[in-house]
Amino acid sequence: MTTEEFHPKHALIRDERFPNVWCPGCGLGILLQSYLNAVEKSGIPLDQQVLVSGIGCTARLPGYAKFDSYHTTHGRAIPFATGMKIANPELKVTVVSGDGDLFNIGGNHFIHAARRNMDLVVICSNNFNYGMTGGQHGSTTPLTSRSASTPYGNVEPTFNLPYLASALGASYVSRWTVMHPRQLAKSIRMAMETKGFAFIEVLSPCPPNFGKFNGFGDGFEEMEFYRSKSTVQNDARLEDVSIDPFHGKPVVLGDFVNRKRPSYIMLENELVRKAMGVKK
Ligand SMILES: Cc1ncc(C[n+]2csc(CCOP(=O)(O)OP(=O)(O)O)c2C)c(N)n1
Ligand SMILES: [Mg+2]
Repeated sequence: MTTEEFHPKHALIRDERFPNVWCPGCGLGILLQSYLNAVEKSGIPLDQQVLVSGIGCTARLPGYAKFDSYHTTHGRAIPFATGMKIANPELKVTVVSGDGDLFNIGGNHFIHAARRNMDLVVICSNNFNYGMTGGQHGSTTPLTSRSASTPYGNVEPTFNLPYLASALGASYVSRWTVMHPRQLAKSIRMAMETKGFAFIEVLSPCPPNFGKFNGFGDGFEEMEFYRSKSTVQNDARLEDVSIDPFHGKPVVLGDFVNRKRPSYIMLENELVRKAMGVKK
């Protein structure tokens, strides 16, 4: 099969991996295309681009990118990516993984990479559940929403991911939905230009699990629900942007944080230069 006939980004796609594994109405195809748009526009040579994931439906995304990509173990994409970046700082290392992978099993790694301001782009596709394993709830599942493991509704408070990333000192933080593909591609490009830790949360539907459990007929209806609730507010107070769409709260999107803070690689380079007596 060749993707040339139907995929605008076919030059950056591994034909032999198509058709993809995602369900009809899943948002991950849109995320893949937005990411590839950003790769193309970034001007960064393809042999410097690296894409890393953990495990899950989202984590299958690097398998479609026609450059160096790594499907690692559950929750461990960030430490794997950190090692690559330290070993070869010339690389533009991007992590793309699910909310469960990055914030449940892998939450500890996220915290420390953001604290260190490690030079990585981290994209989280948040479908509010463990999609691949049948729709169990996790730390991103909205209050009162239903899942395979919360049939009467979720009672746990929900992680506010942009607030968390910002509080830890990330250089760049944004949130978009897959119904905002242009803003998303631009945001990924900005993240690629960032020195330090760049985090993007992408809201995405999961039709056979989160969607089905919460009364959405199909993926499009779920996407439309997030879009209809969304408001763009770049200067939002991040403590107020938790996701609670089932109680009338708007879904706040935007490029929230873009700050200059010394990154891990910058500080490490400086120290090594000093220690070796190399003048700038
Ligand atoms: C160590 C380990 N524990 C559990 C699993 C089972 N498992 C596979 S994917 C997954 C959850 C993925 O959820 P998320 O990261 O949100 O990705 P999605 O499928 O929703 O995109 C789990 C628990 C595993 N593969 N390895
Ligand atoms: Mg998920």
